[in-house]
Amino acid sequence: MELVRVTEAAALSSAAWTGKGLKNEADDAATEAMRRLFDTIPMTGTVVIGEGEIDEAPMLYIGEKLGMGSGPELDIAVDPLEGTTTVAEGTAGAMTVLAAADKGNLLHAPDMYMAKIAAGPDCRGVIDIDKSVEDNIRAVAKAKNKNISDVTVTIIKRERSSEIIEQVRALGARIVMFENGDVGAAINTCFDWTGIDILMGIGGAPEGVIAAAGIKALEGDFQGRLLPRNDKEHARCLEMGVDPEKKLELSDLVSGDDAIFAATAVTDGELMKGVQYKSWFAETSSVVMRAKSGTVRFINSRHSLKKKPNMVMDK
Ligand code: VTB
Ligand code: MG
Ligand code: MG
Repeated sequence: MELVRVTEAAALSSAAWTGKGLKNEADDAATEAMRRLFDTIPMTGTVVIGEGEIDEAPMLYIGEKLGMGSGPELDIAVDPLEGTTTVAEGTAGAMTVLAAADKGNLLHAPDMYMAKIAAGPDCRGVIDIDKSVEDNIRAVAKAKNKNISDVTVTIIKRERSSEIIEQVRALGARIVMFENGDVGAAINTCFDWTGIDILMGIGGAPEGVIAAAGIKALEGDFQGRLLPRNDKEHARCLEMGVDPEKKLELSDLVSGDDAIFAATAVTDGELMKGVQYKSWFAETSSVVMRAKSGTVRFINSRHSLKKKPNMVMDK
């Protein structure tokens, strides 16, 4: 529950940059707020997925210690602002997001591409990243007892997605493309009312691990495979102790039976309303979920800007 205060603060700060065309500023605002709030939590956290290495990121770098230094030892994965361009443009789907798990339970994914497939609880054990697009869609249709023409696949709108798009179209299934934000897109597969059945495509590996933590709590399924593009990225995988060829099952991405996922919408999304500023307060909507208990909480909060003027640091 404490962790949602972290994503809320980050969302409040970064939302102040909505539509201003300044993606780095929006990202910095989220990162700074997250950093600040983490240190109010009684935990001994270590960033395992963050903003970069110590020499390239001033805050939330890999290896950085977070928290008050007492309490549980946790590994933390953050994407302070998932959708920096989204906030800069003021389009839909940006969120601040983090995942936490007991020390050693989050895959130390290097910052590179990952092929991903995700689906909701009905499709657990049914999807397989090694199988064809067609096989996966057929399996999901069967598991959900619907026609193939009614299966909706969400795919990131990139040139690299063209093969998947062709195959989905050839099969007659539906497609919902998105510009950015495959953490949210993956999570959407676990909520029936989004209308999304499967996520397929290539996005960031850090986002893959974070999404997997959420999907674990939601009892859906997620698989990934790292896609190193050159020798340097290949070496980076080995350095971080990750096999670049391995099919990464949900339990490889997030091991153990517990993980926490927290996210707050910055701009409007499928699951949550973006930050709203009123005269003296601001409202946020968040989701926080825990794999161990399976509890999923949607939290709408009102933040008094009179009592906590610093909540929006950069406004
Ligand atoms: C995706 C998307 C993210 O980065 O992971 C993407 O979900 C990586 O692909 O929201 P590109 O290099 O093609 O952008 C984001 O867009 C931003 O982190
Ligand atoms: Mg980011
Ligand atoms: Mg991101």
